[in-house]
Amino acid sequence: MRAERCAATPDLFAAAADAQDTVPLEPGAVVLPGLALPQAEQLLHDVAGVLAQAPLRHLVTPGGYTMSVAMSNCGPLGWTSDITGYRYTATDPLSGRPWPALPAAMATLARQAAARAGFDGFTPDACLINQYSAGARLSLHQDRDEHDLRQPIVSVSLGLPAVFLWGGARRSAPVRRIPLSHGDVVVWGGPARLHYHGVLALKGGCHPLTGEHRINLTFRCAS
Ligand code: MD3
Ligand code: FE
Repeated sequence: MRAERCAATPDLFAAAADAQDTVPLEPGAVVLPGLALPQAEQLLHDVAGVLAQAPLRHLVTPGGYTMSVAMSNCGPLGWTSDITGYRYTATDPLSGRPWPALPAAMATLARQAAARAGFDGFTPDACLINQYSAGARLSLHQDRDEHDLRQPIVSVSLGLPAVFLWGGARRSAPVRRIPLSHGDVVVWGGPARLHYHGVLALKGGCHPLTGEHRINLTFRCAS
């Protein structure tokens, strides 16, 4: 991402915590507040390099809905969707070329975060890059396109804050609202791995490193 200048805006969630903390959400789900802060600029630099090769795009769901979140991928596999369904592919359908390589700083952070949550040896083969602009949202869903659901998913939030929706094993379960800020990392494994989740519509704002956007990285073992 290009570093963008903007007037400082109050960060609703600035009170967070320091990078040492691990906050259990429930069995299998651990928040690591600010863990990615020291590497944030490096990560965004790496993301910009990926997006230069595999640009962000608004995917269409099998239901015919165009997603408000813009997406791309890096790593051996990438998550994609079109009218025929969701799947992981080895090549970018836009270019026909392999997805860009997973940058080392991203792979290292994902591995360290997973280890802190008790998942040693996490070796993701897919990283989905989600970019939210004001109003973009992700409705409640499960992530179940990955082959081995015993492997966790590691998520990294960068840029503007968002409200994450954390539900249960059924779509109808009550939903908690969890603020996620720049630098926060969450590991989702064990019983939490198949829980419904989503993201509320992003509020407008301006972040010194990402401008008017929120970037979320999710590291997955897809194969
Ligand atoms: C809990 N992304 O890409 S990250 C997704 O902020 C996705 O862009 C959101 O949901 C985002 O699929 C949320 C947190 C997250 C990601 C995957 C999960 C939580 C999860 C998979 C299982 C359980
Ligand atoms: Fe998800």
